Amino acid sequence: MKYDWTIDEIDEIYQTPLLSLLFRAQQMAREFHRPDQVQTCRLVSIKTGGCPEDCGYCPQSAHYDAPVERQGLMDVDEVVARARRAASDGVTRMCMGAAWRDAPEGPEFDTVLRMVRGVADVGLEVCCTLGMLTDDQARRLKEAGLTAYNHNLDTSPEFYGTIITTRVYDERLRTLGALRQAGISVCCGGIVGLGESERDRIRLLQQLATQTPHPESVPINLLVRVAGTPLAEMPTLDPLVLVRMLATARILMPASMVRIAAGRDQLTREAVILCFMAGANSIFVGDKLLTTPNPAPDEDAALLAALGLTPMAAQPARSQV
Ligand code: SAM
Ligand code: DTB
Ligand code: SF4
Repeated sequence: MKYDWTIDEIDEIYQTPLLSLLFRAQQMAREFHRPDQVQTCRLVSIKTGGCPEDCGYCPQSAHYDAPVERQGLMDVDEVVARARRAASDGVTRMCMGAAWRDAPEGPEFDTVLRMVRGVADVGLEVCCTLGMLTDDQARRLKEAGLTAYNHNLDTSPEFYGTIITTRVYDERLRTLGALRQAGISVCCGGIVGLGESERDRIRLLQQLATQTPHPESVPINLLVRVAGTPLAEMPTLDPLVLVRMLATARILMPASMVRIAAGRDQLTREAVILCFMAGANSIFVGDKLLTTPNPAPDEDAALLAALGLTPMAAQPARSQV
């Protein structure tokens, strides 16, 4: 596995004529993954809105006036009921998201640990995204049965400060270090459509692909423009940017799961098919992401059937060496 990717190497891949890029990404996808299977994940927002961070894309930030109803931490029973529903829908991973700057200490964290145990007992892979973590919190989550933790770098280090001012890139990297130290599988990706340049996209990919080991899971989000957020009026992004990001991620990090994350709802069926051609092998299924819409489950079922894709079983993390 290669971990020393340079900007020039990544740029060359990213700029490859599209059909050749897709071909190369398909070769990697077929060498490392089954071409007839897709990972299906379910998001559950366990604590919604009122976040002290000012991420310019996010409807859950308390700094903006987006149409999101704030909700305190969900009951453990409700979370477990949702996990059972997800399992009966054929989903294999549940990701619990909380609108926190950092995971709290005390009773709320104990509740999250009970949620993790409860979801793991249902037989699902368990992922959380709770903001920044201490080493000790990472260790306790691991002990409770956490499979993976999502913590995105979102964009390049250079563009980051244009989108978020309440934290710095290095803080994100520190939490990623805490996850690795605790032996938790890392889910780390970014967003396109924020107004970033091509160089920013390539720098983000470099930040991801030079981590050793690579993040086991790489979500690429297409900005969901929500009224009231500073990025509500961003122009529509050419879907081929997302396709190129996914294909380049597949080539740089061949063993990782590459996920078409937020924004799938804005894509045509054909654009989603190009994303799969680019080597994406994971999606979120269910009516909702955290606060914004996702394609209807029956449409997704029809799409997967039309492509001959079946949901993959829960899997342990792959070794990259
Ligand atoms: N608060 C935690 C954090 O930021 O790490 C976890 C939840 S946060 C909602 C998880 C990720 O969702 C963000 O890192 C960002 O990549 C993505 N996201 C949030 N709002 C989005 C939007 N409007 N469009 C696309 N992706 C979005
Ligand atoms: C990720 O990269 N995308 C997901 C998940 N990880 C936590 C979240 C997308 C959120 C989209 C906006 C919303 O629904 O609030
Ligand atoms: Fe808060 Fe996460 Fe949204 Fe940023 S992305 S405002 S940290 S919930």
